[in-house]
Amino acid sequence: MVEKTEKIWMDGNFVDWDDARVHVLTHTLHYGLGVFEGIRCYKTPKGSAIFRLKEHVRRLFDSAHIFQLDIPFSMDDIERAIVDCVKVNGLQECYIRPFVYIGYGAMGVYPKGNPINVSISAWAWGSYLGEDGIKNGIRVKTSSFIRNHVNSNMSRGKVSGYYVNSQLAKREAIGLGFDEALLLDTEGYISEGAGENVFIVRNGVIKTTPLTSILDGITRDSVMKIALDEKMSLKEERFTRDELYISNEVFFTGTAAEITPIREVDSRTIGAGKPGIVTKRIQEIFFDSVHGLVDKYSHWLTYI
Ligand code: PPE
Repeated sequence: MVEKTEKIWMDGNFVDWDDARVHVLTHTLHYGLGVFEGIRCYKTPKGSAIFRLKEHVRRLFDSAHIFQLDIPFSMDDIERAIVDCVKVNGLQECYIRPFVYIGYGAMGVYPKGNPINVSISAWAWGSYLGEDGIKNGIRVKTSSFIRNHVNSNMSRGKVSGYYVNSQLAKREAIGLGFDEALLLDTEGYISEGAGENVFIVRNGVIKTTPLTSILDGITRDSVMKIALDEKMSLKEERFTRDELYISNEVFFTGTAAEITPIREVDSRTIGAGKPGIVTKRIQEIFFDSVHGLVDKYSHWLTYI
C-alpha cells in the first residue's frame, strides 16, 4: 500500500488525501492518455531537496506537448506546487508524482473539450527494487514482450498507457522468479527495463541504449554526466542481449530504481555476480549528489 500523507494538490488547490477523487468516466482511466513524472526528494545537510526538479517539469510539459495536452498551468506554477506538496505534507524524503490527465466530459477517442486536469501527490517510497537489490544486485529476465515501436508510441513522452507493456513484462519476469524485466526493441536490440534505463560496462567502456525506443531518463542523464566527469569511456550505442551477457557489469537507472546493479540476466551471471567497481563508483557519486554532498552537482537540487 502507498503510504498515505495529508494532502494532494489537485488543479490548483490542496485537498485531503482521502478526498482526492475523480469521476469513473475520467477519460484517462479508460483510454490511457495521461502524462506523468516520478521525482525524488532527499534529505541533505541543508534540509530536504528535490532532485532535478526543473528537468522533470520540462519533461512533463514536453510529454504533454507531444500528445497535444494543454496544461492549464505554467511550468513555474507546477514547480512551485511540487515544492509546496512536499512542504505541506512535512515530508523529508519522498517520491513525487505529478500527473496530467484528461478529465470527465466526452467519451470516445477524440475527447474534444474535456478538461485537462493536474494532480501532484507525494509519499514516502523506499527502494523500488529492494534495499538488497541496490546493495547486491538483482536478477533480470529478457521479456517475451517487445518495447513499444517508436511509431506506435512516442517514447519521449512518459505516458500512462505505455505502462501496460511494462506491466506485462514485469508480471512475466516476477512469475518466472526474477526481480525485473528487460525489454528488447522491435529490431531485437536492448531497449530498457519495465521502469528503468539500462547500462552495461565491458572492457572499461560504458554503453547505454541510444534515445530511440526508450524514455529519456533523467537518472540516465545524471549517470552519463557523472561518468564523463569521472573521465570514464561512455558510448550511447545499440547493443544486443549477448553483449550484455558477456559484460563485466550491468545496471539499471531510474528515479524509483535509482541505481540498481544487475547480477544475473536470463540465468547467466554478470561479471563476478556482484556489483562491479564502475557501478559502485557511479552509485556512490550519485547517492552523494542527491544527498547534497557534491558541490559540482549542487545545481541539480531544489531546496524545500
Ligand atoms: N524508462 C522507463 C520505462 C521508466 O518508466 C523510467 C522511470 C525510466 C526509464 C527512467 O527515467 P528517470 O526516472 O527519468 O530516470 N520510471 C518511473 C516510474 C516507475 C513506476 O513504477 O512508477 C520512475 O522511476 O519514477
